[in-house]
Amino acid sequence: MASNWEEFYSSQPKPAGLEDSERLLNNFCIKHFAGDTKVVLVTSGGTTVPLEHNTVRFVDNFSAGTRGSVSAEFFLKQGYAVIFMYRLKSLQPFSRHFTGQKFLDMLELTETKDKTSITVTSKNISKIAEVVQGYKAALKDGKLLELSFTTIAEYLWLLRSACQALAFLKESCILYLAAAVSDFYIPADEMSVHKISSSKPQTISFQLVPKILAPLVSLWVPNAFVVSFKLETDKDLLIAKARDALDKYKHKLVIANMLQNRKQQVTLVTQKSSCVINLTEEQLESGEEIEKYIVENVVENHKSFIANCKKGI
Ligand code: 9Z3
Repeated sequence: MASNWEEFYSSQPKPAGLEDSERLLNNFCIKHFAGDTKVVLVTSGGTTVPLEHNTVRFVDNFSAGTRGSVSAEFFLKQGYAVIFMYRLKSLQPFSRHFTGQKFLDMLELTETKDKTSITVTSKNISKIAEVVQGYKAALKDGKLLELSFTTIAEYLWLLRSACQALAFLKESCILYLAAAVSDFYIPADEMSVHKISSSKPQTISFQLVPKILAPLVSLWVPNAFVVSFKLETDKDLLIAKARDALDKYKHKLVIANMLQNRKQQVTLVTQKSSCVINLTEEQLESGEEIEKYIVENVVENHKSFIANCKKGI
């Protein structure tokens, strides 16, 4: 009998353009394997659950893609090549620094009788220069591949393709699964084709999305360093749920965070230990980002993992 994840893939149509993404993924992995560069797949942002095939309405979640996009920049700084798999229109590495009003506030407008000029305010120049340098370096070295998804089905198809491309890198790759993935969906054959009528109240029924970490860890990338995130809103459940996930899926590390203070505190849970990273109010006010410390920790854990694999432990 087919497992529930196999049923999911056989019932949800393959997204358009998946072959192009697979070509890009394969070329990226081959190139960085040849250059002896470690590769990380970062997933980021939320997923939508369409209510109609011709989608007018969908269910979504809160994720802005901050965790993923900030972490991607820190992985690049640590020398990794990054596959950034993100929800379309969520934050992306580098460009995230220039979104919305933040960008306008960095500019200064000078108008004289015959000339208008726009410059970057002096206090922002060094910050912008650092971001632009990081971006240009990633482009020049071909170290950043960005692929987008929107729906839960697109996410799951792309994730499987990415795993297939990464598998041969074995222990030298990290999967850093920061996207906030929906737990519920409407199967394609149960979904309304056209906009649901508003002439009467509706009851919509959702199916459970298969737990994809199971085949991912045991079948798709069995040798990789897999890191997942666990999100809760009730602090009394958080660590127990993170431990459950670790025991159930046998991956290497779960990063547990609460919706309410996710930018200030996370707990890194491994089979042997747990470690809290907490930013002080002063660190937050000075613009420090918790992802710097998360990525440093993940990279250290990855190094030990590679060393143990080499020793056959
Ligand atoms: C996370 O827990 C991420 O840290 C956040 C980041 C989504 C909270 P933002 O994008 O937020 O910076 O606004 N991601 C994983 C959430 C998730 O769906 N985890 C699954 C679960 O908790 C397990 S894979 O069941």
